[in-house]
Amino acid sequence: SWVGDGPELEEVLYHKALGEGIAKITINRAHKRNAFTPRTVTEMQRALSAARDDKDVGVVILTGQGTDAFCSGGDQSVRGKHGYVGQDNIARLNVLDLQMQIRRLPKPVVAMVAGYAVGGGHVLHMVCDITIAADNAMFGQTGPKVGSFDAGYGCSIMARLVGQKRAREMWFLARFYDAQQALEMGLVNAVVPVAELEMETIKWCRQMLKNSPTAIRVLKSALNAVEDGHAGLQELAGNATLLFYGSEEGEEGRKSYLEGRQPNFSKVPRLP
Ligand code: 2NE
Repeated sequence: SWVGDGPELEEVLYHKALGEGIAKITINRAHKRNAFTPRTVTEMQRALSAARDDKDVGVVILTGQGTDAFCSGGDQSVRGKHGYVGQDNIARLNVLDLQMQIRRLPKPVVAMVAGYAVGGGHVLHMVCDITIAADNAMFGQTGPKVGSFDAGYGCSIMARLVGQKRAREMWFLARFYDAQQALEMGLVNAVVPVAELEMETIKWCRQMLKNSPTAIRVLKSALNAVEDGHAGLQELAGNATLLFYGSEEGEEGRKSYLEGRQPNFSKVPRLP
C-alpha cells in the first residue's frame, strides 16, 4: 500500500510503498496526457532527490497518472522562444537536467508506462533503467512534427537501444509504435495487461531489492560509463571512493592525518 511522503508537490505525486523500499513518482497532469511544465520537472527533481537521500528507498518507479499516458512530453501551451516558460517567466529546458538526474541516480529507476510515452515523455522512459509497459502503451518521438527535437540522450540512448537505422526511423518519420513493437525493438523490458501493470512493476522492483544494493549501484554506473564519457567515469569513480572510505586502508589515512602521525599502510595487502 502506498503512502504519500516527501516534499510538498502540486504537479507530481510522491509515494512510498510501506516497508517495501520502493518510491513512486507520478506526473499528475492527466488532463494534458501528463505533459510536463518547468514546474512539473522541478517537482520531479525534488522527488528524485528525496528518493536518493532516503536510505529506505532502493528502487524508484516513474509513472504518469491514469492509464491514458505516461507522459506526452513538454507542454506545448507553455513553450516559448527559448524553452518552456514557468511561473517565474523564465524559459527553460530543465527536463534535460532531470534526464541526467535519472541517469546518475545510484538506485534503479523503473518507468511504468501505460498509454502514450511520446516526445520528451518517450525520452524520459528511455533514460530509465528498466521499462515495464502496459499492453495499451504507445511509444514515439513527435518532435519533428511540432518543431522540436532532443539531440542529447534522446538520440544517443535511443540509437544504443534500437540501433541506428531504427533510431533514424523513429526520429525522421515520427511514427508511433505499440507495446509489442516496442518490446521487439528493445525499447522496453516487458509488456503486461494494463490491469497488471503496477503489480508486475512491483514484482520487478522486489526482485531487484533482494539483490546487493552496492552491486546494483556500481553496475548502473558501469553500464553508463562508456556512453556518458567523463561524467560516466566520475559516477563510477565516485563509487570507488565511496567503497574505499569504508576500508581499513582509507580509514588509516584519515586517522593518521587527524592524529598528526605518518600513515601506516604496511598491513595493506598488495593484491594481484
Ligand atoms: C499524446 C497524444 C498522442 C494523445 O492523444 P489523445 O487523442 O489521446 O489526446 P488529446 O486529445 O490529443 O490530448 C488530451 C488533452 O491533452 C492536451 C491536448 O491538447 C488535449 O487538451 P484539450 O483539447 O483536452 O484541452 N495535450 C496532450 N499532449 C500535450 C502536450 N504535449 N502539450 C500540451 N497539451 C497537450 C497527443 O495528445 C499528442 O500528440 N500530444 C502532443 C505530443 C507532443 O508533441 N509533445 C511535445 C514533443 S516535444 C518535447 O516534448 C520536448 C523536446 O522535443 C525536447 C525537449 C523537451 C521537450
